[in-house]
Amino acid sequence: MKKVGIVMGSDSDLPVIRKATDMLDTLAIPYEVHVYSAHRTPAEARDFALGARANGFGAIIAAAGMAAHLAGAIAANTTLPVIGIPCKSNTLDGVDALLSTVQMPTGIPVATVAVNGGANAALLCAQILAVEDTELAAKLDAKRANDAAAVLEKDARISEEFKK
Ligand code: RP5
Repeated sequence: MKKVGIVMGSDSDLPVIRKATDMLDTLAIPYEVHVYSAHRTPAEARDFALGARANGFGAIIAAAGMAAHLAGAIAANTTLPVIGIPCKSNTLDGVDALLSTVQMPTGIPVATVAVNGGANAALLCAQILAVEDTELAAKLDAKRANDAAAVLEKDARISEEFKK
């Protein structure tokens, strides 16, 4: 199976990345995690993106906060799918990172998930890899069925509590 490449702009983004790695672990998808910043270590971020396909990656997650150009910078140097996670910082509630990540000009797309949406970034990677992997697709179907069963269990409990 192809690996997922995970890049964060700073180690302060790690709590968001852990949500992604936890989900990838659950699905037994291999990954690598790096701290490469588009502005502090631009050469390393570029080299990672340029080599990603040859190095066995099938999709890349890029997480950054504030003026978050990391996902776009990575996407500029690879045609692998890039999923951007806007990270919430101490100011502006993550709206700064959301707009910086999602508003890519035509030609270099970044699939942007919700602010701090680490788990969904991992699931989107899994769905991309599952296009060519029926075993992984079956795991995703099973996960959705489990999630639905958990909701219906809550429905049964709560509807019972409010029954007149
Ligand atoms: C971005 O600036 C990082 O992705 C992080 O979200 C934010 C703050 O970085 P630190 O100052 O915490 O290293 O580049």
